[in-house]
Amino acid sequence: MNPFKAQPREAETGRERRATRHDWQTFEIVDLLEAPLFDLIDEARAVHRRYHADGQVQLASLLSIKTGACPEDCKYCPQSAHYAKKTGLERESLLDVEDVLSKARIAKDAGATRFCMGAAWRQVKDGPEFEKVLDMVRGVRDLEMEACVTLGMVTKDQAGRLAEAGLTAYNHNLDTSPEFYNEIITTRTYEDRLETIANVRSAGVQVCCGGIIGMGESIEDRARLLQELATFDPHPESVPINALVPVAGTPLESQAKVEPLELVRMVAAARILMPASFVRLSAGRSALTREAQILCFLAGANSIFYGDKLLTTENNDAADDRALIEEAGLRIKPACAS
Ligand code: SAM
Ligand code: DTB
Ligand code: SF4
Repeated sequence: MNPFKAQPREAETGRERRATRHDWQTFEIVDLLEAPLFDLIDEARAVHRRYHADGQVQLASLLSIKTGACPEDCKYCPQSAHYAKKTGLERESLLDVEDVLSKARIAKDAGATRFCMGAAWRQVKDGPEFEKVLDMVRGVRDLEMEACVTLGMVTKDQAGRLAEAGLTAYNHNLDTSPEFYNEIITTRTYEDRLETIANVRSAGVQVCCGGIIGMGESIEDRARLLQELATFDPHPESVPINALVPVAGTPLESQAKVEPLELVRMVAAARILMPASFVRLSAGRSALTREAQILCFLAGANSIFYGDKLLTTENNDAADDRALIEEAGLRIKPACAS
């Protein structure tokens, strides 16, 4: 067998599905995160080639459809109302459906296949704003793009309505370990998050769930985050790995910059634990050199946020990203036939 030739994704066969583990122990993951770097990368690379031999990178564009004034107190987040006086972030009400769809069209023309829409809400409220979001989802799907939203907590019923509108995936992160979580967020619990994720899953919508490094957590906390993610059965279809963007005015503004190789390690461990998932190199990418990004791809990242802006902070230049993917010998994931 030629290992360089694309093989069918083993994850799609029943046999391999059973072999995917959901019972990783914390010490095993700590061992991975602390392994000699090249051993870790070798292992992640072997998994990656087995499951993603096509060398494709998914381009997901992101738009903040409702910015700021969020009642939650997530210490990393510039959109929390708790820090608004210090961050000076201007709040915006929910964008119009047509505005959002014109941004989605631009993203599609630039090569993105997924369009992700984020709202700074604690939770979804039934009513005209939710109806507008459902129209946005339908509109993005009509453009033949994947649609993802992140709207805070959702009920089963709301997740069902999103599914009916054609939503591809719902993003709701665990952010960190259950043990470190209360240091970062006090206004909603880890259990609340798990419940939302379960509601999304039960509606038949794909789960996009990951976390952040660089908030002062220990290696053990990182391992516990990954362990929680890998315990989901099935694994989240996409796993965003964010490096903290320390925004001035937030309580985490003075956190030390994430060491790029720490991000490489986190990506590699996520790849080993969740072989079939998209591992998305997410916030914090603009602080990486081209070489550090390539190391992340080598370690198993196969998705990025694409477009000059994340939600409120800057992202990498789109043309630079396309050039980087080409130089690394990778390929942009084309739109799905469906
Ligand atoms: N309000 C919704 C929620 O919390 O689920 C959706 C938007 S929220 C901004 C989505 C995710 O972005 C957070 O869970 C967090 O992981 C990530 N994020 C937010 N601010 C960040 C920052 N400054 N650096 C890195 N990641 C960040
Ligand atoms: C995720 O894990 N990262 C994205 C997306 N999901 C919604 C958000 C990153 C936000 C970074 C800070 C900002 O731009 O406001
Ligand atoms: Fe609100 Fe989401 Fe930011 Fe937390 S991460 S403050 S819930 S927008």
